Amino acid sequence: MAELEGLEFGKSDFVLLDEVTMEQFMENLKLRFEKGRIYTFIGEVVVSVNPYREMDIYGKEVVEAYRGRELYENPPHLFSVADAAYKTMKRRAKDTCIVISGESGAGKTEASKYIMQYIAAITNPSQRAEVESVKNVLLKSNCVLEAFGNAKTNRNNNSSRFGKYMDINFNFNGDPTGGHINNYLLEKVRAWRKVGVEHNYTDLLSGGFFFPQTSSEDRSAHKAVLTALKVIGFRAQEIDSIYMILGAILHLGNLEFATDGESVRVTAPQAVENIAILTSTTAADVSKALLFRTVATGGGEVIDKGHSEQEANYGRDAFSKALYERLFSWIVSRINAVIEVKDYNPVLHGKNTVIGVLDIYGFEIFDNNSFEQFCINYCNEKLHQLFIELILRQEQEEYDREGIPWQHIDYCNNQIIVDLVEQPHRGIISILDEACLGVGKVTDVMCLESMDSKLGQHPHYTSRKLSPTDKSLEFQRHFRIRHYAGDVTYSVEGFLEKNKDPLFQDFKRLMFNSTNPVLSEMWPEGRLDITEVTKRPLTAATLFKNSIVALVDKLACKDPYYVRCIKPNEVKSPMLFDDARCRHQVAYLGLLENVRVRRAGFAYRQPYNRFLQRYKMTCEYTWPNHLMESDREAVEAIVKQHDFHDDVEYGHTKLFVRTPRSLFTLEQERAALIPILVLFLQKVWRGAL
Ligand code: AD9
Ligand code: MG
Repeated sequence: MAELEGLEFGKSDFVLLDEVTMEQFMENLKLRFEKGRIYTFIGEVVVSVNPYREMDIYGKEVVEAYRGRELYENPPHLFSVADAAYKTMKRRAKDTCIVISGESGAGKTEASKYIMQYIAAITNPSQRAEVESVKNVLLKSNCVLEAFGNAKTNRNNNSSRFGKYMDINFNFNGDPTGGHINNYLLEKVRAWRKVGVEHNYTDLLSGGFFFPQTSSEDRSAHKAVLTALKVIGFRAQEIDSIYMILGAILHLGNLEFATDGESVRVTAPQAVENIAILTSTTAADVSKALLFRTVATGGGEVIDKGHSEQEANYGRDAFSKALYERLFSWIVSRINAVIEVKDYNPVLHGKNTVIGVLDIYGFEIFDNNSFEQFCINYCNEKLHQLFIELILRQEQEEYDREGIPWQHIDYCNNQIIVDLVEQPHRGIISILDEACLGVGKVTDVMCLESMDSKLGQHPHYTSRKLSPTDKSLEFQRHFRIRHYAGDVTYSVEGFLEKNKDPLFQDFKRLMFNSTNPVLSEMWPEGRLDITEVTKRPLTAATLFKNSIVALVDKLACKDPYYVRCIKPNEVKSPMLFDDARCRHQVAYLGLLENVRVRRAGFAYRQPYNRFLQRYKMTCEYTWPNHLMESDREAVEAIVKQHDFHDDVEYGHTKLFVRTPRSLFTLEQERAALIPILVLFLQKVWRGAL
């Protein structure tokens, strides 16, 4: 828990609220935001409110103030968490992770960058060149991933459209030796069209990367990305290939089809020529892949089947999205190849430890929720489950270490919702997959009917059958999940197509046969002939589920630290605290529950010597110094004198206090005594006493 700052800044730790109510929580959050205190603890968790203005709190002196200090010695800050994670990793040789969550625009990516900068600043004091170079590549990778994975949205001018988990590896000295990046669920739809009035990546690229000759700001952004690519080690041919693939995607966006009688044709053949040049293929091959599909007949014969105009449009869009996705994954894999820890010998170098940093989209509840929100919200259910589990585990471990009997903590277990989504055979993902495998034309509505009949009785699923009077559910093809964070209504429209996410084999083969080796390398499965493609690819939901399960496994074996980000308003204003919006986020981030879990056992804990330092003036037996055998006995004397013996447990090294009220009495007394003490000391110095 943090040193208690003056109360005019509110409480620096939510566990110190008089009562855990939404009203008190919001009052404190708002007061602190208005006073420029954007960070607040819940125990070891940092709650952050996006200030939407430059804050002078990340400089060198601040880094120095936090470096190597205990959590409660400084006001709450991202650096408190970064330092705690680093210390645990270094002192106890434990892998740690920092999970940053919150909604779009809440400040996750900025937080992850400050955390990485902090870690870079406190490591490698001897400035060894090889470590400096690793740090440089790790920091520069952000710039490249943002150029390709971010887009301007209504909610955030620089919104990450992918989830990112980055492991940073350390040697026994605690210096970075490398890392690894995992990316999750890139929002591909932006590669080829605008989402409502929002922008796509190519808009961003036309400003930042692709057309460098626009404004001077764009030119310098473009230069920064190019420099970053070179620092990371991308070769000239690779950088050229990136430009060419982006160009091909832009030309695909211009490509239209028309139907003449029976056959479909491209309306502007020049676009096909351009795509062929940019992808190092031939115009004839590009044209064929766009207009025909190779299919194997029952008799083993292979024929070219002409597309309908609708199929051609579908194929073009799928191709465009796939090109972008492959490019992004390839860039990530190239960065990984560079930052991968090489030549690490545990015998020579000691244990290699890791800090993982997760910057992932928070819960999303929009007016229209689709397949993407379904995946994102499922991911948040998994992370919430892990959060509760790990926080409880941490509490239990601390009680064990300190020799304190285990206290039962009540909490909301969301396993049932996780099961609703992921359970084999009966969960929503399974039902979706089954519908995607179905022969003949299975529609979204048919899939919804199947969900209704299988899940109609589930307490967290609302179907049309259960709510026959709910017109929105009946007519708009919706189903509703009661998530831990609240109810979300999903429109089933497009679920099957997004889940199947099919790309005709013809495009894969076209790319594999490109004479540009960089492009060919991105499409290894294009090697297969249509007759060899027998296995159905895994669906998007299953792939996502597998990656999230793997992520949770990765996080579960690490000591977790959390940053919970809140967006104060919808208009990017540094002044406005929109009460209703913030309340909503506090609810779905589960922050009240977090405070409750933290307080259910002991709201406050501190090593005996620190407790003594702070409160010794409030007890006649301990001021100015105690004559007892140990600090623990001195602390006992303070507790007895203030009559809250029943509210504490004595651990091996720490005092545990159940309710914050006891502490307030002490704090108040201390605050009242300080002016008297100051006066007394001044007199002593002046020799008046
Ligand atoms: V998204 O899910 O990727 O759409 P994020 O990552 O949560 O979202 P981001 O970190 O990009 O949000 O922050 C949005 C904007 O808020 C930034 O571009 C900054 O202008 C602003 N911001 C966020 N955090 C800070 C901060 N600590 N100091 C100053 C900030 N500005
Ligand atoms: Mg982001």
